[in-house]
Amino acid sequence: MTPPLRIAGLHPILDADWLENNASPAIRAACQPEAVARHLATLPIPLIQLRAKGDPARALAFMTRWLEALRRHAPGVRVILNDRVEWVESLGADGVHVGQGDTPIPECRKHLGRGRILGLSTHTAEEIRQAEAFGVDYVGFGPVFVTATKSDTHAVQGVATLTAIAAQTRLPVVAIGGITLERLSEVIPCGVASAAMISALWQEDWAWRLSAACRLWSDSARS
Ligand code: 3NM
Repeated sequence: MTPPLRIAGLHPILDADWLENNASPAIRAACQPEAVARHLATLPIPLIQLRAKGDPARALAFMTRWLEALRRHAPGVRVILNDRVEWVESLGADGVHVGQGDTPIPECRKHLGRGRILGLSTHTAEEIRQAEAFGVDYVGFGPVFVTATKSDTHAVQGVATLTAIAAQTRLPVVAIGGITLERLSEVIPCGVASAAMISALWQEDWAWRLSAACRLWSDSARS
């Protein structure tokens, strides 16, 4: 039987553009796969996403390197690939997250079969309604706040819209876009399952940031 989908909590995204191009040399030096994977294994993080847009050879090298480290040092953390559904089987990933313009959902499901995770980026109530009909496992919704990490985003949604969306859909919602540790405290009460973070996590003190974000989630679950 397929185990229940556990995605609640922090949804860290390891983004090649951020880690290899945009972050400072000090951040790049600090964010090493083995160290990150070892720390993830100590935290209640159910799932991590690997994202590498652009050149396929570079994307494959990035995903292979991180996936190997995660499997070796954090075997309990599920790993999904952004967009690259055709590599899920060969790399042994746990699923895929696609955007509206990426591989169509029915095609993704054919590649993945039922046991793997399928997430879809959405930006409107209509896109969420379609996602429900398609049978995806969760929806991303954003950008909640202004983000510099993705240039072709939709208009900022804000927490009021996020709250309304989370109340309307039966699918788990993963909030995304401009989420910092401070703003995570505004996002968690919106009724979302999870929050995805890139630039506010992967800094020189990433280990402290991951732990702090997990603490915010577990504190909210207790209150
Ligand atoms: N998707 P950061 S916003 C990858 O709105 C992505 O769908 C978005 O990065 C969407 O946490 C975004 O650094 C970037 O703001 C998130």
